[in-house]
Amino acid sequence: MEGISKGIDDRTAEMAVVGLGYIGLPTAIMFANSGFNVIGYEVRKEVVDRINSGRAHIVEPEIDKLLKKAVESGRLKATSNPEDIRGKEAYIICVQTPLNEDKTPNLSYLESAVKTVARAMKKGSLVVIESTVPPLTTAKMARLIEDITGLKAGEDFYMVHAPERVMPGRIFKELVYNSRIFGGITPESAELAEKLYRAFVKGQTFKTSSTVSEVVKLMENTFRDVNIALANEFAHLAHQYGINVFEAIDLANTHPRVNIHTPGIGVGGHCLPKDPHLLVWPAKDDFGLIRLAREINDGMPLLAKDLLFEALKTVNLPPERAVVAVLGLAYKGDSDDTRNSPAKAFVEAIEGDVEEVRTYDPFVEGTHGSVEDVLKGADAAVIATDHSEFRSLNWEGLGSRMRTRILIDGRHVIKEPPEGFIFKGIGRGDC
Ligand code: SAJ
Repeated sequence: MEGISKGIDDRTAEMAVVGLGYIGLPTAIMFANSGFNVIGYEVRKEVVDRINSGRAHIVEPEIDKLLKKAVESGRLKATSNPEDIRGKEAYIICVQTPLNEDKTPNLSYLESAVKTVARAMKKGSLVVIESTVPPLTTAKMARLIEDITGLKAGEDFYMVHAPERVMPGRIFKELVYNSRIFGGITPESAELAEKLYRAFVKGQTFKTSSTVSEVVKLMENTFRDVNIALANEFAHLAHQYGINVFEAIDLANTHPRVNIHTPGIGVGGHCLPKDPHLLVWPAKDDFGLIRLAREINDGMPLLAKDLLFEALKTVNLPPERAVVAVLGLAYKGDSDDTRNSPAKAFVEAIEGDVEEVRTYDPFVEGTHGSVEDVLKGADAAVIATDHSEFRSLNWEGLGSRMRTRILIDGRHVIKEPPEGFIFKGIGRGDC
């Protein structure tokens, strides 16, 4: 432990970050800009070339500036050649852990990353898994490394689960100021990882076992998913009582012990739609609340569809003759990330029932060029993502470009329904 510990103090410890996505690339940048030599390992060759030319392949505030600094300093290099990550003191694994069709975990990306690391690592290396994983996975991966290397986990190498907790859109701030949990397969492993991340983490740090940190991460996202599901149920109720759920939520949240989340067209991204399934997957019993919350949130695009069809009915326009413009494809505002996006689920839900579906997203390639362009001759506009651009649109002006003035708000972007429009919104039972 002394060797790597000293290498952390004097920044001579060599590191490799495996997986240069939304978490891996910012993490590699932080370690490089904290003085470590970092090799970023990524199977996507085009991503490697882009990063080595100092340009990021993801949208995130500050990333271009900080990446350029890391690459120009010579401390961050990206590669697809596993030979380039041989013999490092520390390996940080940040690969995706998606679900299979049947909602069971797909750990194939993680296993292949762990095998790549096992073939490259040396005695005394520290291996950190940042990916969100089902409970007991880190211990399983430690045994996989033992089988491949013949080294003993906790004695010949260190292993930790250090879940990332950052919110896209605020990643670089949260990497520094969020508290951080280090779940070690041994206490020494957790200590070593804490020491390493202290290179840039200013938030509080906690040490525990790898299984506890795995469960903590999944509990955090499941907590949020269940609370959003409750808010979405309140939105359904608001339609029955003819009230504006957002007015009610604002008032309820004035209570000292109430913090109701925001209803909307659904829950997307790489985390919340998946992590509750990872949490309950190894468990024996059926955890109804967690499962039901997933069903409620996955059902929200259909409420938006109902509202759209209700509006079309009020103007006697059969859906099969309607041209619908969907504003936003990303899973949340000011992001380019469309993974598990409820906006895409909404498009899929109406696609076969209307004449034409058009999409516009300022952050997503392959959509229409502008709001004006996508609304030309359209019968309905549906706001499916809360991009900042959509918060200040001049709907009176835009209405003149549309064939029928129907506006459906799936993300509570519109506070006051615009004049001359048939307006409906998720949770707007008052409209
Ligand atoms: N959403 C709502 N209502 C809300 C909050 C969010 O409908 O009140 C929707 C969003 O529109 C989006 C989805 O939920 O579609 C998820 O968005 P998010 O902003 O809640 O979270 P993510 O997925 O961007 O990031 C979450 C964060 N987890 C928590 O806040 C507990 C982040 O801290 C995690 O690091 C991240 O998951 C992750 O990678 O696990």
